[in-house]
Amino acid sequence: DLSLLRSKFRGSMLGALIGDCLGSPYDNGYNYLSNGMKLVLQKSFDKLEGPMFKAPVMQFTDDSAMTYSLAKSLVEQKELEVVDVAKRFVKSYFLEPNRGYGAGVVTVFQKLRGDKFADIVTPAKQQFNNQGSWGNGGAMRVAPVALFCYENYDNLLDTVRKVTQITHTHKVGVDGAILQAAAIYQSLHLNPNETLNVISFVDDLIQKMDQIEKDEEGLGLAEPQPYKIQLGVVKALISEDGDGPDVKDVLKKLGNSVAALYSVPTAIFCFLRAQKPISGIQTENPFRRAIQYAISLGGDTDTIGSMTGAIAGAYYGEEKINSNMLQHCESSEEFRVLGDKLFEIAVKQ
Ligand code: F2R
Ligand code: MG
Ligand code: MG
Repeated sequence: DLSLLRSKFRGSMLGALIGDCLGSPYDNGYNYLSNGMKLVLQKSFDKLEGPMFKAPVMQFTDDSAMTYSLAKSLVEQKELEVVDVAKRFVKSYFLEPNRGYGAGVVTVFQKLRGDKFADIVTPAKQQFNNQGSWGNGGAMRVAPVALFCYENYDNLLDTVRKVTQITHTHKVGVDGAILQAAAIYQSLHLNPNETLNVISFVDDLIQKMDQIEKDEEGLGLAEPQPYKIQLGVVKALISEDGDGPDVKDVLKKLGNSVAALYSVPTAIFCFLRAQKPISGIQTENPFRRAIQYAISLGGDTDTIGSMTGAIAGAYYGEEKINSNMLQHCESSEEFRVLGDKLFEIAVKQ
């Protein structure tokens, strides 16, 4: 069904944007939201979904700025041109440097611009004493690549690696982007009108990451398969009966930080957990539930909200995204159009 698939492409781009716009006001360091703040979040979502009211549009941050640049490059070049992507990241940063970029990544942009993009490999490698960044900046912007490679999973891995390494070369930063892309890829290929088998969704990711992390072994990491292990934790948490795991337990085991390892598995968990009702979140809409739950975990709320939204939007499609809420998010029409253009390039019709 091509119209459903088009809607899923839009849904992923819009989901990434909504999670970022709605999550950024709650970016609070490392604490999950108090009961009072959770109520504020509930009421604010209710209001945004309700009849249109005059309110300032919610601004996006670095997550969406970089997602936008990447999507635009793929759409205009119709293939991955890494130098073009790097130029767009840098241009967009220097036009609007106050979008809340990571503390380290700015150095990469300065070096790239400084030598006029002659060498786009070294600046990222030099980050953090030549370790490279393990931040979630690669994962937070990866949705367009998952859409672009809809019909070619092997191409997906290679494309994610190349595009992530513009800024993030640490294996954990790169593999976090691969995991996020793989989750979006799986969501795109599933039918939202059938019940989602949450266990097999995680098992499929475990299988993918097992292969990837095995192939990359020997890099001297303390833990050679960190994502496979964290996905095992996601599976255990999602299998808990009754009301599901306590927030404190989720945060202790999965995390909510700017580290890719402690945010990408969390976003996947939020999407899966929201298949069922969650206490304290009043909505019938599982797309909203996923994002609202992600934000309620606190910490890096814009990014975990955005990554959760990209996965959930790819699964449910635009139909589950409240149009009033969308109108309160900056540039939502541009993100919808980019979803359409990626669909037209990526899907043979
Ligand atoms: N920057 C933020 N949030 C901070 C507060 C924002 C505030 N609301 C505001 O507006 O000012 N958010 C954005 O950053 C995250 C993505 O970061 P990215 O692109 O991965 O950047 P970076 O600098 O490469 O990594 C982030 C931090 O992680 C630590 N780190 C990474 N690798 C490390 C290593 N090898 N050794 C030690 N530390 C490492 C550093 O503290 C980095 O600065 C998203 O949340 C986005 O929304
Ligand atoms: Mg941000
Ligand atoms: Mg963030």
